Amino acid sequence: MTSMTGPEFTEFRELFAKARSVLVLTGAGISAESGVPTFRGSGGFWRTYQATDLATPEAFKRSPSLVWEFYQYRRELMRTKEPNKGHFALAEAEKRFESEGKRFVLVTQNIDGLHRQAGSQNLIEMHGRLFTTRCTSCGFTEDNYDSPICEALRNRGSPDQAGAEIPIKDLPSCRQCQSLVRPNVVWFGEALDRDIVKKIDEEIAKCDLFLVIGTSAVVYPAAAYASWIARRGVPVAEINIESTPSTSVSTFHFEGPSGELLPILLAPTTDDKSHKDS
Ligand code: BJW
Ligand code: ZN
Repeated sequence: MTSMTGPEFTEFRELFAKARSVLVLTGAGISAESGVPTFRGSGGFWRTYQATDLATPEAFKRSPSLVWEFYQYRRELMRTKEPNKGHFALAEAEKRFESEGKRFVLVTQNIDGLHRQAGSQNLIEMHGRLFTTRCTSCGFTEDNYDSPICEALRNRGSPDQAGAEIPIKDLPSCRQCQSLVRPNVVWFGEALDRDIVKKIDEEIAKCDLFLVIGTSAVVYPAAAYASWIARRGVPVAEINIESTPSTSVSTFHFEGPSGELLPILLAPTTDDKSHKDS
């Protein structure tokens, strides 16, 4: 783990204290210490499938039943998980920046909702939300926290036990038009919401410090943000347990679990504290 007393740490802390507009990008790694599996690596399997092979429109077309079981499993799993110290450190930093009239924007690739649960408000969930559905026919979108989401998915989605294919008519359906609904998330090959892309691009152009946390930085467009921002001469700090394609463009690379590093990296400075105490 990177030392939290060395010159890299001190230099980062100085930049963080001076920053007026911080942009943060998180990936699955920030939720790993909450017990949420990441996408790639050994944790990224469900049954015999790689998670990334199920997060596609092709997989849903081939077997909506299988893909719904995968999401049913993840919905139930999330009911047992809580935000960790990394999520809370980001939410607290946002509050502090806000109270000082500065910008702090968090873009997450995660659909798990843990940043919101931790209290982050200036939040962009670029790949959608696990607990929102969208109709495949009329596009009607709504939050849905039902457990199970439909009777046919009750006790289904076990990672080690495959069941019979569920007919489409028994899968979650739209209450406006009764067609099949899907999780309102962005799968491979699908376009991101245009307004969200626009908002993120504006933040990328505005920020004076970028933090990239717990992402393998292989999925676009998020994978490109560090290099776009570094090209503007803006410092980039990466927090990850390993190196990624973003490491080469990063000014700082803090190696270690984000739940341990973020509370130290983003802690209030002595000035902040004395300001608050007075
Ligand atoms: C820790 C830790 C701890 C562990 N502390 N760290 C340009 C070039 C080539 C291809 C493309 C391109 N532009 C677009 C594409 C196609 C495609 C793409 O990127 N393909 C690449 C794989 C090559 N992109 C798309 O299709 C996107 N759409 C798009 O761009 O539309 C326009 C377009 C389409 C086609 C062609 C060209 C343009 C959409 C991408 C949607 C991604 N969707 C998913 C599923 C979301 C729903 C769901 O969750 O079910 O999003 S896939 C999956 O990957 C999920 C994640 O958000 C995303 C990123 O994964 P992430 O978060 O980085 O997780 P991991 O597991 O990969 O990494 C975890 C990291 O944490 C690791 O680094 C660990 O070390 C670290 N870690 N524990 C700190 N404790
Ligand atoms: Zn509908």
